[in-house]
Amino acid sequence: MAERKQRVFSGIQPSGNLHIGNYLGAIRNWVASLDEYDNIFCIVDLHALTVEPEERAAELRGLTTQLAALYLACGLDPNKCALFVQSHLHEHAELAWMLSCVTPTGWLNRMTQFKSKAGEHKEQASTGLYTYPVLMAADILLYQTDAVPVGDDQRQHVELTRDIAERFNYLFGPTFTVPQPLIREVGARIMALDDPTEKMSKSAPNEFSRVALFDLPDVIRKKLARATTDSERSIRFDESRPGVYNLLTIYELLSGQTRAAIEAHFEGKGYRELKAEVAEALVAELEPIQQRYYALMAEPARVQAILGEGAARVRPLAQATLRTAMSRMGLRS
Ligand code: AQP
Repeated sequence: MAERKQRVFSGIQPSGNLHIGNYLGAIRNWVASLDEYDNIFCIVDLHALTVEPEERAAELRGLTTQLAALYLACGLDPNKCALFVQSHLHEHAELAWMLSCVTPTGWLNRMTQFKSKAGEHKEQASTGLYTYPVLMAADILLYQTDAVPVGDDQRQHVELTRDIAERFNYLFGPTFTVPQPLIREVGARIMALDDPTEKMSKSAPNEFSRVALFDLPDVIRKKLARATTDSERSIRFDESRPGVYNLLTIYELLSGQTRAAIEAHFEGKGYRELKAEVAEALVAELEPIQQRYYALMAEPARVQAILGEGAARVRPLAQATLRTAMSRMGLRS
């Protein structure tokens, strides 16, 4: 008998400005392993409400469609995965509430992403930003997920999801599969171009810190040309030189070559050539994605239909898990 495939679940917020960190750290890996897993990918729009929801309200639905088109353009084949929008299934928010009641606040106080996103204004940050990891746990646990493919910045949240699942299972009896994080060794943390000690991020104010997935070729070339490096000369995979290391990592992921071959290729060359070659590799990767994206955006009804089918496919799973969790907590028989 064929073995059941492991189920993976992951998602991205429709908050605009998607960048090559989101692509190389997440989406591209999802596409590469479509045949290996039973795949569920979500557009986590409820998470996008955690910061300045009043600013986002007017554009949120448009950003959700854009992200769906981008998922498809990057190669997420709807025949091989379920693609859907989080808010289309009320089960996510309901389970999040139930899980929040078994999650000690001390666990949330340790979450570093809240500290960095809330910054100095913790008292002003929304409760949603604080409890975001519990909603993420609900997203994952609803589908009895085995593995969660994410970038390194989400590792702590997946560990928390495991803790919440184990605690719930201990308190109420076996209910949830305890998921594993699935974090690749290379590309799990693409760094900002202007400050390679910080991760590349959608919300950084400096546009030159990231290559956006919609950047035109000349913009990509300009951003790469300005990337921070160092005052040395050799082009080597040396983690103590984060700027060059980051550029080489991007090149490694896009070229598929070994580190030794890449170092040999750049032997005797300067940073200007390194930056130019990384830029061209990015242009070659992103141009076809952009073309497919614009073609899909011309057919929004098709994109909506795919999201509808995705929601219909995953709904029975979400309903079954929520029903069990409600019964375990005494909310229904
Ligand atoms: N720099 C990165 N390198 C590798 N992977 C990354 N991811 C994000 N940044 C990098 C991965 O992308 C997925 C989507 O993340 P998200 O939209 O849920 O938000 P995030 O993790 O908060 O990503 P951003 O883009 O950096 O947004 P802001 O600026 O809001 O913090 C996740 O799998 C993430 O690991």
